[in-house]
Amino acid sequence: MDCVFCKIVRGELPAKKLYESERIIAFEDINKVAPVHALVIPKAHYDSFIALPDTESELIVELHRAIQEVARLIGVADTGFRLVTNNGKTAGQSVFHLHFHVIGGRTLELKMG
Ligand code: DGP
Repeated sequence: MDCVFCKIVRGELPAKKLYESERIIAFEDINKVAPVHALVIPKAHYDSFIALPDTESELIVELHRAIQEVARLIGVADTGFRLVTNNGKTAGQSVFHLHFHVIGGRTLELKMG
């Protein structure tokens, strides 16, 4: 599939990997907006948050755990971080492979839109 994150999963594109399990990887965002900015993604391709059905409950729980683990690994679990997923064009989604931004390492402005 011609998807930039699928290429990272397959090792066809380089990325600074921060975490990996059987079904999930996390890597540094190429356009960091804060000192710490990780992307947590399922290896399987889902276009967006809305495309991941709740029948995939195991994967959803694994994603939850992976996000917590990544937050600990990159040192923001206790200090604070923002968890963001942009769903669809009007939300600014630019890569159509489900991903969660974990952003921190500085005081973040409160911006909800
Ligand atoms: P979004 O706008 O929510 O779809 O976020 C997509 C993010 O993906 C954006 O912050 C930049 C990042 N990104 C795009 N292409 C690459 C890439 O090839 N490598 C890495 N590490 N990040 C990428």
